[in-house]
Amino acid sequence: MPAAIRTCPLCEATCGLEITVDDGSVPRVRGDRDDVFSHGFLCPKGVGLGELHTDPDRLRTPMRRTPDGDFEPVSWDEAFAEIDRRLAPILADHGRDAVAAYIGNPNAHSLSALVYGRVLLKALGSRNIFSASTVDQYPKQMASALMFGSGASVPVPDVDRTDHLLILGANPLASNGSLMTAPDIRGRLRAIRARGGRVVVIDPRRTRTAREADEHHFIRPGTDALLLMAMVHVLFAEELVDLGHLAEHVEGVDEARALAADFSPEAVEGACGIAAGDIRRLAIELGAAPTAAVYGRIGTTTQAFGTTASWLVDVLNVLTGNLDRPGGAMFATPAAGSPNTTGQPGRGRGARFGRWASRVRGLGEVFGELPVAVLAEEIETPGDGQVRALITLAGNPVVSTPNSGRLSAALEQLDFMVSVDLYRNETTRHADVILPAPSPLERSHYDLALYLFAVRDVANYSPPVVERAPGTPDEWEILLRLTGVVTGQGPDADVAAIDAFVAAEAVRRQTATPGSPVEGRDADELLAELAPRVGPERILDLQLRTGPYGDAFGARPGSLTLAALEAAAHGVDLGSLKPRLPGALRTASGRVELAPEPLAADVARLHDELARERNGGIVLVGRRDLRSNNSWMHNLPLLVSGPARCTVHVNPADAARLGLIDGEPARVRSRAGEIEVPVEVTEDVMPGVVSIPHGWGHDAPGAVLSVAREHAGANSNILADEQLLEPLSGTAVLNGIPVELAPVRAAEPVPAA
Ligand SMILES: Nc1nc2c(c(=O)[nH]1)N[C@H]1C(S)=C(S)[C@@H](COP(=O)(O)OP(=O)(O)OC[C@H]3O[C@@H](n4cnc5c(=O)[nH]c(N)nc54)[C@H](O)[C@@H]3O)O[C@H]1N2
Ligand SMILES: Nc1nc2c(c(=O)[nH]1)N[C@H]1C(S)=C(S)[C@@H](COP(=O)(O)OP(=O)(O)OC[C@H]3O[C@@H](n4cnc5c(=O)[nH]c(N)nc54)[C@H](O)[C@@H]3O)O[C@H]1N2
Ligand code: SF4
Ligand SMILES: [Mo]
Repeated sequence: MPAAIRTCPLCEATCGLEITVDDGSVPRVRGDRDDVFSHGFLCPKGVGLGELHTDPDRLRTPMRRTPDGDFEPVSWDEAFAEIDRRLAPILADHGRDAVAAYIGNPNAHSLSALVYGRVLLKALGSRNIFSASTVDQYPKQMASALMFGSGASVPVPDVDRTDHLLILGANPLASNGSLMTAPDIRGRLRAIRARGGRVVVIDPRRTRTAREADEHHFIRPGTDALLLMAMVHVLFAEELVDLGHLAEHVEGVDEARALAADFSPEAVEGACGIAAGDIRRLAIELGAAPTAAVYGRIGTTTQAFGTTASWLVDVLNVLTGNLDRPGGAMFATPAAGSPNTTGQPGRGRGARFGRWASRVRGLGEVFGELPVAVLAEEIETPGDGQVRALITLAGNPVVSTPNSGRLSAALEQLDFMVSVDLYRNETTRHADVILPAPSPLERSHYDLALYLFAVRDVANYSPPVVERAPGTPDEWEILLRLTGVVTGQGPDADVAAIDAFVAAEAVRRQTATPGSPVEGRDADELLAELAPRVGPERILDLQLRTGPYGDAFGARPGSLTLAALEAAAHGVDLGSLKPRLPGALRTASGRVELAPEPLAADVARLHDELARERNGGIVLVGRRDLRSNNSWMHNLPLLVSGPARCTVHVNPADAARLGLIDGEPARVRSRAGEIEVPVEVTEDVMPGVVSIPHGWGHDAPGAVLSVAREHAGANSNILADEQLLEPLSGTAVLNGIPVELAPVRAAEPVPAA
């Protein structure tokens, strides 16, 4: 049986897979040993692509909700006719903002969605755009935009060359890395230690990653910014600040020193739960290492000081001279689609936030979106601009976003909802029409987003592994047909014509961009050279050819094109990360902003945090498991076999205090809601902290998830509080939620009257 070579689209590690397909079934998925980046590594989810492809619950036909709340299969034409009949009047009568959109995580792994999702959203023209980013990485991207001028400029740890890696709030051995595309991270961490380097982990849980490290410290959730501020304080106090090659590119060093003045290790140790001596040593070791990188992820972003902590991670990288040098924290040079490789290098317009605000709570826009924590209230609250319709694209906000109970109820109040998804699940069961996306194996793949954050520059394109059923559109065609509806072209818009228009615009923009390798060239000529490609491949070819390694349409012969990638099934290696300053900067000053005003201002809140009384209450954090992928892969038997994973981890001291027993259910309550989960008593979580994984709770009526239903678990986001947000980016606090726990006792016998 011939095997196809294909990049895995499921997480950020971008592993190369070798997939054997036999008459519709997928008997084998293995790691591609010849992949230029992953060298044969894969995880169980990659193997699960086979079960995903053949899953009988996966939707293959559009579904329409019937008046009795059930669903019936309909043709694609009927589905779009229904969407047009219902959506067009809402847009006409109530305006663009009446239709909201929610963009889920798998969009970041889909070439189709990255290119054409943007087209649909622009055409929709609504201010009510939401995504998984405000329950995820926006704090990091906001800090990056303020410091470096673009949210795409997130420094990634140069793990393959560093001597010292400090990891906060990330568990890449379970997550396989995030904002750090690095297949086989365990191998890469082991290599650091094998060459005499050091790995330090800061996490309220003793994770698999912590076990791989030289040193691990528990930290009180939400206090990373205090720890990092104290480390900044120590670097200045011990005269370890050495910007080295960065000196001429950095603004605000004195401000940073002043901001850290009050945050000595002794001042923060009580709040963080890390001894002052350890904090001082961690800072000195970081400053003294020949090369070092500080890296923070979900535990440092989806928390009360997400943007400030994310900023301080890179303040440490700058003050130790490690930003933008081999072995430090560096910017990738992706082959396609990065804002920091287009336009004039070294300077830009900088970042602007809060260009509009949410209607009900007045929360500011970030990167063109509103915080997803306001979605429910925007649907519930009557008045001008009320959200009456919702489009979800590859998202499951009912499980993934705070106060799931409230959001789930709110979705039932919508006049109309349409979802593009693989399943009828907790979210899409509320839709009036569900449009099935093709299976991942039925579409092509290129990691337009993730190579922005890769620890090595690579480029890998995969064609579809199997053909779609006749008459079934690709996801980009679905998105463009929706674009037709929202632009008033009706249900049967000419998708090819919209696509041609999109491509022509993209080419014209390139030829008009100062500094582009095709600046001033004839747009029609370039378009002709892209023929006969259409769809995402046409746009990708354009981006590759005008990118940093591109052939510039003949001006740099022999350089990168999509054709070159098609000829290289295992990918093209573009080398180690390269120093990019000042060229990568897009700040107005043309310098790295070490103390941008909004972040400097938030330090006042850190002062308050130091002064805050701690009441000894319990806080909830999350956790990830290797065999989960957020909320949506629990319908695959391979990934849910074995003991139940949706449990609450409780430290033995807390278990004893609260009367919780290992294996018995506990009731966990927050301001937002209440769930029951089995207790797992473990030393691996620090006292005062409990942990429940997100992405469970698959017992919703009307969802078609026959396997997941048998392993339902409980939805931890019933507990997450939609009122508890990080103020700068509006990102939800998913780590550090105050909760109360009690044992669930068997009902007391009722005495006879
Ligand atoms: N408490 C807590 N909550 C969290 C987190 C946490 O750590 N703790 N993490 C947050 C993070 S980081 C994220 S990214 C979000 C994720 O939030 P979401 O993106 O809303 O949720 P997912 O579970 O990723 O759901 C993805 C949806 O896309 C569908 N899908 C999968 N592949 C495709 C495809 O190719 N095309 C289409 N059209 N649909 C597809 C799936 O069926 C599923 O419905 O969750 C967040 N929620
Ligand atoms: N197997 C698997 N892989 C995934 C996913 C998945 O659901 N399952 N989801 C994917 C997605 S969308 C993302 S965004 C990435 C996320 O990638 P990671 O950020 O690596 O995700 P987690 O494994 O949740 O690690 C977060 C860690 O932060 C810790 N933590 C919680 N609160 C705090 C705090 O206040 N301070 C500190 N220092 N630590 C804290 C938690 O205990 C946890 O160990 O993973 C991706 N990969
Ligand atoms: S680590 Fe990520 S990219 Fe690699 S096989 Fe697993 S899910 Fe796929
Ligand atoms: Mo995420």
